[in-house]
Amino acid sequence: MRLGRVESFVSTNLGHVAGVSEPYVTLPSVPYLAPPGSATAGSLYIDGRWREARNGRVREILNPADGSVLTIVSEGGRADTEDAIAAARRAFDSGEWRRVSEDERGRLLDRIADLLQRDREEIAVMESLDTGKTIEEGRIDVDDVTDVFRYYAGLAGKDAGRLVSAPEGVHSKVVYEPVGVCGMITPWNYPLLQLSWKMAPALAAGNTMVVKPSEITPVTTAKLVELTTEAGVPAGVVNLVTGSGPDAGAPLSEHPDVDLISFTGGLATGRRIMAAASETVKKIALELGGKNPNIIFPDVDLDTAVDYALAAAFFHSGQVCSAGARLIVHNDIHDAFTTELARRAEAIRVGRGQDQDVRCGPLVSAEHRAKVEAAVARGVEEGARIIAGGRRPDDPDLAQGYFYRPTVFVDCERSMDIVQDEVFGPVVTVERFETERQAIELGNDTDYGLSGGVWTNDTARGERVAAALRHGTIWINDFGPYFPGAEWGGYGRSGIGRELGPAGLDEYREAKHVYRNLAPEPQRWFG
Ligand code: TXE
Repeated sequence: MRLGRVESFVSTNLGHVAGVSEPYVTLPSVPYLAPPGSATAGSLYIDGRWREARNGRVREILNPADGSVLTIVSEGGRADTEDAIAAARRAFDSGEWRRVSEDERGRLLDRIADLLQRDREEIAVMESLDTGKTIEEGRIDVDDVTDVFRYYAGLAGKDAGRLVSAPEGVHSKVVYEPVGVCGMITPWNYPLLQLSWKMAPALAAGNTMVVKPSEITPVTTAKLVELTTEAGVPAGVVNLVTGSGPDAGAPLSEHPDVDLISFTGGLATGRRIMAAASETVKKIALELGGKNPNIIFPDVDLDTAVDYALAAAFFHSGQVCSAGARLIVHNDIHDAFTTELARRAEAIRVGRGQDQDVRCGPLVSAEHRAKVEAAVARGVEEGARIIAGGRRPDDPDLAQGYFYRPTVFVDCERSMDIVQDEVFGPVVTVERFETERQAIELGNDTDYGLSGGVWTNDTARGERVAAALRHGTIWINDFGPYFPGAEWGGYGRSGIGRELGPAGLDEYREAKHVYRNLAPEPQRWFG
């Protein structure tokens, strides 16, 4: 996700970050992140204790900017996840955490928000080194995550249930209870942010949880787990297993003691998780990405629309589920728009996320860049034409990293894979339209339905198109911002359920109807 709020990149001097000896080159020294070369690591957090994986295995976490080893973490497996589930189950079933008042849980969330801000710079650097994003984007993430914790701190205890209209002699109320043990499986593009959307409402509602971050970007997840402990969340409530999807993640969707799975990631994995979770009929929330249309009518200011289109497509190198990856541009402005788009795309500075003025960092892994390159090759094969990018950067300093230049495709047709499939990289396609109806048809011609944008100075048209688009979030004359108080989620194959907003809390609550007969008398039901 991204927020439109962008602070200026003030300084590259991070000498004050605790534990960072050289600006940007190493992670802070913390017990759960072992230095490169270590044979052991203790990044599992189970029942209030950091520990190694049972089988002692470890994994190297790479810096995507140069392929060097950033840190070593534990490679948890099925047995570790089962330990974590057992700890979360005990913490839930003991009832202690549930008995903590909602107001107190709200105060804990506020404390976590304070700690996030205390360590803001350190966390921003960690996220930048681990995912490749710029440090400025890392700061934005920490601020957004802080806002999410504060938002759910504010909701905790504000809705104790409701009285229901009932006949005389009957008292009827609906109360909310936590769902139980929640499995949270998160992706690599926004490790901290995606977790906060799950963890904050889950804690507010009184659940316990097992967190399984992406195996390639676990760093800030471990940090956040540490902060929950420092804030006073009791042992067993938050548990962490680092490790691969099939080994450490899959047991969460299969295990009978897990009541709910919340997953953000790709469509294929989402399907597998949904199928596995159906065996034990778990509650399930899925956010599976999107292929998001950005529709440009000819009455807009071209300079502004091109500017936003670039950010929508290339922020975090396009590794954003709500990226504006599918431009739909009116015939009258198509040529002027795409010429300017290509010119500016070629001018984007690609480099290490820790360097000043860089806009696009590396892609998250060599494997992911290979997928993006294959998608681009397929686009060319299908007949789409590249007018910017379509290659790795020439800079020899970047040769060891997983960089790819912002890429613009024109001559695109709705039937092409490059238009329909989520590329999840710095690649934008441009289609043309003539009428409002065509624009809407194209905008809805996707199996996904996460977000979309419409640019026009005609207010009525903006509202009409927004109403007609079948996506979970629509921006009119903007692209990207969201608020903790506004629900986020997808139509169609973009997923199931909503995060953020009041509905994001409801995902983690059971509604229970309590009916009390005030004066029971024999009914002589049996005659
Ligand atoms: O994600 P996966 P991948 C999209 C994007 C990308 C594609 C694949 O298009 O190219 O997904 O990315 C865990 N049981 N998005 O393969 O596999 C895994 O360990 C349980 C969109 O990297 O979906 C990680 O923690 N868990 C997206 C998490 O699932 C399993 C963000 C996500 O990984 C598992 C990222 C299993 N069987 C990619 N297999 C978005 N919606 O924002 C894997 N995992």
